[in-house]
Parts: sequence; C-alpha cells; structure tokens
Amino acid sequence: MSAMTQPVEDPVKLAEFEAKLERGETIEPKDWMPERYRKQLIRMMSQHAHSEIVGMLPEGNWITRAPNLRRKMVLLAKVQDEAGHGLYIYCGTETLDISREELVEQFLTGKAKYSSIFNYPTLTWADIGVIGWFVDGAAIVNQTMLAKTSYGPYARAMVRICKEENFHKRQGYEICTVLSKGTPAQREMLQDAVNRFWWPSLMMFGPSDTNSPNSGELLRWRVKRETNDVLRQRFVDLTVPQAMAIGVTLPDPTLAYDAESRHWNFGEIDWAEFQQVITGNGPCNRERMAARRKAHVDGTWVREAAAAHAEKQAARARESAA
Ligand code: BYC
Repeated sequence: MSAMTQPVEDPVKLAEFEAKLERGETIEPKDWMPERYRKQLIRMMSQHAHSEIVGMLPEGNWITRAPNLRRKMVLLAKVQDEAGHGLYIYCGTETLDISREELVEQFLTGKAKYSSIFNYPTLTWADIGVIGWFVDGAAIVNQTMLAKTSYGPYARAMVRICKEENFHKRQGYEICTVLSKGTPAQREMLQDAVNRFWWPSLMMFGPSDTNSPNSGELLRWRVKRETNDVLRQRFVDLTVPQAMAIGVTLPDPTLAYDAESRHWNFGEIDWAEFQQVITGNGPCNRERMAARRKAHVDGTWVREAAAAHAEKQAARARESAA
C-alpha cells in the first residue's frame, strides 16, 4: 500500500474533510473522501470481513465433537454470529463503491489478506475455550477502538459486533475455567492450548509500530484511534490476571509486572513466523483457502437462484408500476 502513488486531491475538499475529522464528526458514504481513505477502508474492512468468514473454520471443526448438547448449542451460535459479522462488514464495505463480487474475488485470489490467527489448527476441545478467551478477547480490544473509527458504517457495525464478542469471550473463558478445575489430563490439555495460542494471539494486532506501514495514515484520518502496540499491551494487561485466576501459565518466561508503568512487560514476538503466516505459509493457510474456494463453488447455485429471484421481483415491480 505504502508504495502506491498518492492521488492528487482537491486541497479545499481535503482541508474540509480533515477539519470534519478534527471536529470528531464521522464520514458517511455520500460524503467526499480522499481516494486513499476509501482505499484504506476497503483494505481494512474487507480483511476484517474475510477474517470473520475464515474464522468460522477452526471452530466449526469442533461443532460435531462438542462434549455435550449445551456446548454444541453455544458453539453453533458463536460460529453463526461470526458469519453474521462477516456479512455485516461486507455490507459496510460495499458503501465504499466496491461490489461484493470484487471483494470475494480479491479474497479468493489471495489479493486481500485475512487475520493470521485463523491459520492455526484446533487440535483439542481446549482450543475452543482458548480461542474464545484469547482471540475474541483480542478482537474486543481491537474492535472497541474501531467502534470510534471515523467511518460511520464501520463504527456502527463495530458497536453491534462488540456486544456479541463479549458473549464469545465469556463462553471461551468459561470453558477454560471448567477445564482448569478438571482432571490432570484436562488441565494439561488447557495448558497446551494456551501455549500454542498465546503468541499467535499477540500477532493478531499486527506488526510493531515501527514496522506498520499503514498506521500513520490510518491514525491521521482517525480510522485507527490507537497503535498496534498500544492495543497489544492492553490485551496483555487484561489477560495476565485472567490467566492467574484460573492457574494457567502464559508461555513467556520474561513476563513481569512493571509497577512504575503499571504494565506487564512481555517478550519478543517471533516476527519471522508472523511474516510466514501472512504470506500464505502458516500451518493451515492452504487448507483454509481450499475450504473457502470449495464453499464458493458449491454456493454458485444459491447466488444464481438469489439473482433470478431478485430479477423476477424487479420485473413484477416494473409490471405493476406500468
Ligand atoms: N493478520 O500496516 P499494518 C480481530 C497485514 S480478528 C494478517 O500494521 P494495519 C482482531 C496488514 O493487513 C478479525 N495480516 O496494517 C484484529 C498489512 O498488509 P496489507 C479481523 C495482517 O491495517 C486485530 C501489513 O500486515 N479483524 O478482530 O494498519 C487484533 C502491515 O500491517 C495482520 C480485523 O481485521 C494479521 N494479524 O493494521 C485483535 C480488524 N496484521 O493489507 C483482534 C480490522 C497486519 O497492507 N483491522 N497484517 O497488504 C485492523 O484493525 C488492522 O487492519 C490490523 C492491521 C490491526 C489488523
């Protein structure tokens, strides 16, 4: 993105746009906006929507193997919520003058990214608890910030989505709490899931601030209200006491409370692993993309039927208006 040439914008319109942001007003679909603002929002919102859709795969894997009916119902509801979030954000992205077909095409051809976290496998039932606790917990931190983003449709989507994410996090933490009080084998399974998901969860917040090419522009235009590192630190500070409360160990020997800054210091993230995952070489990237491509092909008849129905409705409306 950063390598793209900057389009020349009308300086008067740009100044008005920036003054509006300065006053804390939101930008709405019909308002004038710089081309780069529109492009950045499409990139970020579509990545977010694709992530919600791909995010159904690792958890969906456990619906048939949930340990009891209650757990199955809760997990089904959660996975359905993620589908709803994806569709909701796709609708928001379409207000930026891009069609759903183009968005899906960018995703299926690998042009648009999705969150790195969903390229890790879910090996045990404890993974489902830890995903709810860590991944939805991280999503809440990130999306609470995005609920104050400058683009109105995205901000409103985030308000609604955050409410559901809170339920998702609680169900995950509850699973972990139960396992933490269980048999030695259950406690071991929980600790193993925590060990595998901790560092990838910290990677969700993106590269460190010194290596984040998009942050400067996004912060200036109030798309993002906080930096990647600030949010990552907030997540660590919230999560460490929760881990202590259920007696699990976070896999970072350097984790230490700094009484002066009132933050938990943590170790270095493996950025080489992050790069591998976001460039398509994580443990499950190929499997995830293959599943989405198959779903797209299998869904052809649904899209065709919906289009035929819409066309029929439109023809009826034209007839009755004539
Ligand atoms: N996975 O300049 P940067 C959730 C890419 S999960 C894959 O810092 P930006 C949650 C980035 O796209 C559901 N790719 O980017 C999210 C860029 O590549 P391109 C998904 C990643 O946009 C976060 C390049 O690395 N949620 O809700 O300023 C935390 C340089 O990065 C990742 C959303 O998508 C990644 N993890 O900041 C907790 C939320 N990180 O596009 C929970 C909406 C970075 O230039 N998105 N990249 O080729 C965002 O908040 C921001 O886009 C990000 C990245 C914080 C994810």
